[in-house]
Amino acid sequence: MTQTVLDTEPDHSVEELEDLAYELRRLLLNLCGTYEGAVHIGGDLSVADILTALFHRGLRIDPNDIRNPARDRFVLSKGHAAVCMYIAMAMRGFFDYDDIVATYGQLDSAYGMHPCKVQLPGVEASTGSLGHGLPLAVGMALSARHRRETHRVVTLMGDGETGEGSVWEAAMAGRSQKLGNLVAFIDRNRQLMTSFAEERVMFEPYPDKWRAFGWNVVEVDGHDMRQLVDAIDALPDPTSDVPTVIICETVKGKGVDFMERNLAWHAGSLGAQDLERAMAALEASRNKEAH
Ligand SMILES: Cc1ncc(C[n+]2csc(CCOP(=O)(O)OP(=O)(O)O)c2C)c(N)n1
Repeated sequence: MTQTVLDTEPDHSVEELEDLAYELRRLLLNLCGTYEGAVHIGGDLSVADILTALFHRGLRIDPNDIRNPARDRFVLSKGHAAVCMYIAMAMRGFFDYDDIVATYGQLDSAYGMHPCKVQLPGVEASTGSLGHGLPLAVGMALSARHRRETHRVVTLMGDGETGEGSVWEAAMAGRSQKLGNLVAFIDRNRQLMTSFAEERVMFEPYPDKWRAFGWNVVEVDGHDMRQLVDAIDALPDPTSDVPTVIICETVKGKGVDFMERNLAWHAGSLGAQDLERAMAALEASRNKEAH
């Protein structure tokens, strides 16, 4: 099948991507400081680098041609991190950040707490009920195979989410169907909603579990842009036979010291004063990492 050429962005350098991830965190905090309800800020901050690497480099997408059949498909399986995806997509040219801030979470807004592909064209799947993104992605990747299309289907799951049985059924199906066009990122922040992961479920030896299901397993620091870019650049060709999982070691609340690894910040809101404190913490963390 002939596929339409996508007008994708030129590849950003690692340094440019780091700057974009910092900006994404700033915009997230700003929204969290202005929205009156709770934002899933902990799990948003833990995926900010991954989503930046994907939307500005890894995914072959074009905000001006959102139905191009050759585009890569992205499924945010941990749908509660929707606002981080909306802002990453706004920064890539899909949406307007001011619209997100003005309407986020309101009854008739397209920017809901969980993403809805019907209300928000450009979003590929409606998610929020955990454990469904990988099964959906398997179906989408299988469909691409049947149509002889060569794009990738990429999903992002939370580690707690992978306690759902549907994830492992899908993992088995993805390997059985030889879906080398399927890529799963896992946000391994080792926290769930109200507890630390290993207190509830024995995830370890986690990478070995994926290996046992026959997947190509890559382990990275999910806040190290160089490692994320290298893992993306080294992905096997979509026409190959083995799906890939990229296990990203992350920190929930990354970048804001009082939120990091803090169970109280799975979801919350920042008033004006806490917003100032959070922005200062983010800047301090960046300066620390620069030295
Ligand atoms: C099927 C289902 N059960 C429960 C929830 C409520 N819930 C929302 S976020 C969350 C924690 C999930 O943990 P993890 O996947 O590790 O996400 P993260 O810690 O990165 O936010 C839960 C239980 C849900 N959205 N879907």
